[in-house]
Amino acid sequence: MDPDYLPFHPNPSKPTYKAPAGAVDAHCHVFGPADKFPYAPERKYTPCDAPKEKLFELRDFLGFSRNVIVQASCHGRNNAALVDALMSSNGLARGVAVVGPDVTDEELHAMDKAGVRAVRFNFVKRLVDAAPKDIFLKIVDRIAKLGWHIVVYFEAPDLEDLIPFLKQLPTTVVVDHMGRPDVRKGVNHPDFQRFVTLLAENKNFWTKVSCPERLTIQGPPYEDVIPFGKYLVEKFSDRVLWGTDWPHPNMKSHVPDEGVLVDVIPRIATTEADQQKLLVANPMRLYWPEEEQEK
Ligand code: 0GY
Repeated sequence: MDPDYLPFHPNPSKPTYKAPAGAVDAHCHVFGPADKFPYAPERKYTPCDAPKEKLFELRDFLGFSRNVIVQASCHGRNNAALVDALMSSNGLARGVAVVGPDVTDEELHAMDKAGVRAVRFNFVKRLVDAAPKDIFLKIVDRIAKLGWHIVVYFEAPDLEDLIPFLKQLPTTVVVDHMGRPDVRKGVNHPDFQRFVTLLAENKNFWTKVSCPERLTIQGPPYEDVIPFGKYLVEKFSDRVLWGTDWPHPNMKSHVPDEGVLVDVIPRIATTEADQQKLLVANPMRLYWPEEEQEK
């Protein structure tokens, strides 16, 4: 673990907010354990181990039912820890993998069988080395054939340059953490409005209204981030997801308490109908569509 890396909260509080039955934590990670699933040599940080057992324990403690586990940069393109967690979840976790153009069809099919339903394209410069866009485009058609979608991670100042590329993507595109706005600028600032316009004009774009702990300047209970999540939930209630982001890699300011994070939900999704969409209907439609169709 890096000397300045903050481990996850050892003892989170019980949230006051009670999530609806079947709620999905649609953005979280598993890290290691390193002796079984070593971190990638090209990683930009070394986290503390955050094994699947701890994630499933947290899910139950918070009153959630399912997880969408996202491959983080510290594991590079080796999705073994992710796949192992999916296979131990009794079908209650689905995954977002990171792959390169050299991935074989056999590997893609094996990941699909384990529960992977998307790939992640990470453009955050402190996390990954820049890669030519062709590399990503080579993967797109292959994963689209499997019915997978694409999750993208970038920071607000990089959106303008990325828009032409993003608009080429033929699948559903889920943007991590509200496109990482600078919350000091407010929701009406052109940077955030550029992101809002992208969602308004492209119905295949979704976003995660997650990560107040990263976006906040004020700290918990994240008052300064609320207007951003609320704005997106009100405008795009059928295309929003929520996640804890456990174990919160690279947090420098504070150790987030997941109970406090769950209590953000009713402040951004203020009606029961919107909470049901955010936590159940939307993630189920995207990650467990076969269960939705059975209804
Ligand atoms: C997140 C955010 C971060 C890290 C990663 O892939 C990653 O390493 O996603 C971050 O440092 O902002 O969603 O976990």
